[in-house]
Amino acid sequence: KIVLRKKEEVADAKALVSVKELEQSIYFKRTPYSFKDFLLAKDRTGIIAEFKRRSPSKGLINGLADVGEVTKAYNNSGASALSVLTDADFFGGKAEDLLAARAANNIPILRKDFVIDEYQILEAKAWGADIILLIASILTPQQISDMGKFAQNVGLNVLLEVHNLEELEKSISPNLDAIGVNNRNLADFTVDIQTSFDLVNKIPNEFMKISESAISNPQTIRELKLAGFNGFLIGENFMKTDNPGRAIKDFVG
Ligand code: IGP
Repeated sequence: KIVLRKKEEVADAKALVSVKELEQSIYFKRTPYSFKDFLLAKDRTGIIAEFKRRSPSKGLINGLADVGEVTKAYNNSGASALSVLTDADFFGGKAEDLLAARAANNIPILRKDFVIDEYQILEAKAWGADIILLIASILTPQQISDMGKFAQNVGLNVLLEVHNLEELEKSISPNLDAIGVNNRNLADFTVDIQTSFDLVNKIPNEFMKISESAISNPQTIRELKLAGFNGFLIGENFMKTDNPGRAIKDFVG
């Protein structure tokens, strides 16, 4: 049974299509790309490059960038995966952004959103995503385990996001593929890369290890790699420029 929020909890309830319609959409039957394979690929950088128009912490970051063009440039510069915001309220994202990124690229894509029910996991599949995000601070361990299993059962990869040891320890579950340490505290928006270094050795080695947010130079990536990270989620550093595709090219060198 699919868990669906009560209509009154969904801002745009009229826009919700039925599960049947999701299952019939063009991307639903495709086999998702393996996040792990692309993170570990020798010809890829481990960077998960994000398309983000605005954020609650920074306001407008880039209102003009074209999602197809930018994600293609990310891909051509060796990104291991793409991250596309679909949250409208806080990040100005939309389903069409994910659909456009999917149409333009053949590497894994993370649906970046606040996933709180299984319906959103089916949406992610229908829109062409390969990876979903589960955020430990807004979900119970039971929800993480159940939704992780649900996502893996439809072939999607699961990234769990944590910000501290307590969240990590209580949320760990076999139904996950990767664990991301968010260097940004979602409660007050402060950032500290040290969060990643403090937690990396607490993440069991069976999971891909991702460092998320506030990464702004290649030296930091080298250090995170040495510490044991496999992936590096970068948004603002590229998106804040007037040419994000050029920015990742310069960054990768
Ligand atoms: C990217 P940055 O600092 O490079 O733009 O961060 C990404 O980590 C950040 O957008 C993010 C996020 C989230 C956004 C991490 N976790 C959860 C929305 C929801």
